[in-house]
Order: sequence, then structure tokens, then C-alpha cells
Amino acid sequence: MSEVERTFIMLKPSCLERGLVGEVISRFERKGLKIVQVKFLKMTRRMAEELYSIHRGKDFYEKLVRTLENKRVVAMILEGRKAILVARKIIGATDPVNAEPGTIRGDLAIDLTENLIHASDSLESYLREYKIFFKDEELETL
Ligand code: 3AN
Repeated sequence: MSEVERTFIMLKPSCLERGLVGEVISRFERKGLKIVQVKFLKMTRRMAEELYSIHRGKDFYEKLVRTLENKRVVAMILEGRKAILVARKIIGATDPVNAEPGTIRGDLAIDLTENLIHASDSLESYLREYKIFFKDEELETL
């Protein structure tokens, strides 16, 4: 069975505001993950709520949704061997204070809510999350 899979990545508004889009994308490319599709878009409240639906009811949920609502993000699909696991390793731990040096959050972030980037953490998450941002026909190999 092929180990090649796809994962969903979203660069958060803080990543764009800090001018780190190129730096972050290049880390995935240098590792060998290929960009299947990428788009800039403005998040609606509904999209933010859908993306973070598993956190609904938690004390940080409203703050989290507000960091995305009506803000510009970069959404992309990456492809490669074990892409979901590989992307999570490149990103590092959720809290940048605990993220290892060499990871995106370890090197470039310190705030927990504004931790620069989102990446699907399982195949199940990927299948739910990419559909919030992309239509299937946008992901056909060009
Ligand atoms: P990850 O982004 O590493 O998959 P999740 O899914 O547990 O982490 O959390 C989603 C987002 O929620 C994180 N990127 C972070 O911005 C925020 N977050 C997670 N835990 C907390 C917390 N305890 N306080 C504030 N924000 C949090």
C-alpha cells in the first residue's frame, strides 16, 4: 500500500501579519512535501467554528475563533510520504513554549493561541478540514 497521503495546512493570520508565509512554506518544501493546492482567503466565523468544532465549549474557544474571524489566512494541501505525521513533526508542539527548536512553532512562535499554523492531526481530521476550504475538483492533479 502506498504511504503517500495528503494533509491540510492553514497559516494563521499572525503568520501573514508577521511576514512568515515564505519561511513556513519553504520548510515543508525543503522536507520534500509537495504543494497540491494553495489559496489566500478571508475566514468567515462559520469556517472558523467548523475548523475548531472539537474545541467548542472550552474556555479558549471564543478567543480562538476570533483570531480567525474575518481575517486572511493561507490554506493549502500538501502531499508526500506520511504527510500528516511529517507536517505535525515540522510544526512542533501546540504550545510554542514546549515546541522543540527546529520546529516552526519552536523557532518562530511563543504565544499559544497565535501559534502560527494549523495542520490536520489525523486522516479523519484531514477529511473533515480540507472540505471547509477546498472543493474536490480543485484538488485533482493538474
Ligand atoms: P494543534 O493546533 O497543535 O492541533 P489543538 O487542535 O489542540 O492544537 O488546538 C487548536 C488551537 O487552539 C491551537 N493551534 C491553539 O491556537 C489553540 N489552543 C489549544 N489549546 C489552547 C489553550 N489551552 N489555550 C489557548 N489556546 C489554545
